[in-house]
This record gives sequence, structure tokens and C-alpha cells, in this order.
Amino acid sequence: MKPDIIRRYAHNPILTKGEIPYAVETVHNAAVVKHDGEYIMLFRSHLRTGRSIIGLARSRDGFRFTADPQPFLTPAREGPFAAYEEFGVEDPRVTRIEDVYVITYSAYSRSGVRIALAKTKDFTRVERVSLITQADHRNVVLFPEKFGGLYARLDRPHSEIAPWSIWLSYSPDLRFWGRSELLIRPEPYHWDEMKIGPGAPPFKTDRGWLSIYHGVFRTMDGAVYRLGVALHDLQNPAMVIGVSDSWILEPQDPWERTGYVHNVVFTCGAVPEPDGTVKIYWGAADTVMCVGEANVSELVDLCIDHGRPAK
Ligand code: BMA
Repeated sequence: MKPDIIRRYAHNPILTKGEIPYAVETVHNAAVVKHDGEYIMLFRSHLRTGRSIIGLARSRDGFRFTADPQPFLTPAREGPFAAYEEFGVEDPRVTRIEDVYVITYSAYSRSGVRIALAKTKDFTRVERVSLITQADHRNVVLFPEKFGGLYARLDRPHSEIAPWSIWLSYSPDLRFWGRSELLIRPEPYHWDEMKIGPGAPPFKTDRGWLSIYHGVFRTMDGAVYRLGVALHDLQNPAMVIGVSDSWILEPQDPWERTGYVHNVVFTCGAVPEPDGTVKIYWGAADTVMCVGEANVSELVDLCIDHGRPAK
């Protein structure tokens, strides 16, 4: 049998609700970055109200994490964010831009789901900056570099007319976004035909920006969430060099197949390492956190040699 392209860590799941020092029901969909020699994980947790908050855990090796005593980000109770976070904060992503960590997360309220942007330098103090979409956008991931003087992001607007697709937008200041265009569409009768969305923030390789995204297929038993990869041109992220025809990870382990939502692997973060591997983190069944490793060059090869049309 061909080995899996993502080698699952032998001791998955790496973080579960029993290891969190405050009351939560799940630990999933986490962003991970390296900061000052530590791996910092921002994870989502459901409370018993069914609403979500964001916690923080730390690790020296990227595999064994210890959660901080208090949550990192809970819904704002006052100010301009409060009305849009009343139902919870979900699915954070973190990108280091210059010397600041920029966090994007889903803000849920009776007005729908929007994306909020916050900044931190040290994961101690966090400052909310702006709500950067209207309702019905999710999965905003930022590129760590500017293109022609503009910041860039991938995201996934909600649409009843077209299958939910990956879009690109630009901003001069991380607050105001525009020049939006559709880049990648789900492929009909394919593992990602129902919807796709950006997963981990894109990271640089010698052959392009690698983006790990999620794709959803509808079955008689509900939706199945898997992960795929796409490669964007280094100078022009609007140019999609390739989208892998096949998924790179699907629910397989018991905790990926069964949980709060069955058959889900969902990434919000990946950490490329100096040795040419990447640690990919995923929430399993919306219940626990897992990690696996892949060779970056093999993921890039998949996009180039086994690609399918982007749209
Ligand atoms: C998506 C989001 C994710 C979740 C996934 C599977 O729509 O809500 O946060 O992991 O569904 O339930």
C-alpha cells in the first residue's frame, strides 16, 4: 500500500477537553504558529451553551501541548464587536506579518457570520482591530507578505447560487478589502464538490504559495470534510499554478470519524519546518485536535503533477 502523504502523529489526538483547565466540551479547529521558540496553538472550544470561545495552548515540540489557565479570546461584551460576537468566536487563523501576529476568526451573531481581525505581539495582550467582512463570509486566511504594496487574503463567501468557492481580495491596511475575484471552484462529482474553503494560511515554498484547504462532499450519511492542496504563484497569488486532484487527508481514525460532527478533518493551521517538512494541525470530528507531518515538496508535486482545473 502506498504510504499516506500526511503521516499521522502516533499519539493523536494531541489535545482534548480533559486537558483544558476550564470547562469546555471540545478542542478543535486550531491555528498554530511558532513564536519565540514555542508552538502557540489557538483552539476553538464549544461551551455547554453550544457557543464557542478561543483558548491558547503551548508546546516546545509541536506535539505535546499544555493549555493556559484562562481562555485567550471570548466574545466581546461591549464596544463595536459585541453585537457581532454574541453567538461566539470560532475557527481562528494566525499569520505573522512583520513583527505582529494577525488573527482572523469567525464572529457569530443573529446577523450571520462575519470575520473579525485582531492583532497580538506576544499572545498575552490581544487587540481587536476591525470586522473585515459583511455577513456570510468564513475562512479568511492572510498571506504573510504584500503584493504590489497590498495585503492579500483568501476567503470563502457563502453563496446559494454557485458552489461555495475560494476567493482572493486585497487591502492597503488590513481593514478595507477589495479587488475580489473567484480563484478556485469545487469540482463537480469530486471529493470537494459541495464546498471548499481556505484552511491554513498559505506558506511560501520555492515553487509557490502552498495553501491547504478543506473540501466537502455530501453523502447519504451527511457531509465528509477532507483536506486538499493548491499552489499559487509567488509574485501573483491570483495565478493558481495547480490544485491537487486528490485529497491529502480524510477522516480515518476513530476520533476523526465519530464525534460532535462525524467525518470531519478541518485545518486552521500548518507550521513549515526548516527540514522541508510541514506540521499540519486539524480538528477531528469537531471534538479533538490532531497533527501530522508531510514533505512540502510532495505536496507541491501533487499540485503540479496531479492537478485539475482551478475553475
Ligand atoms: C463548517 C464550520 C467548521 C466545522 C465544519 C464541520 O461549516 O462550522 O467550523 O468544523 O463545518 O462541522
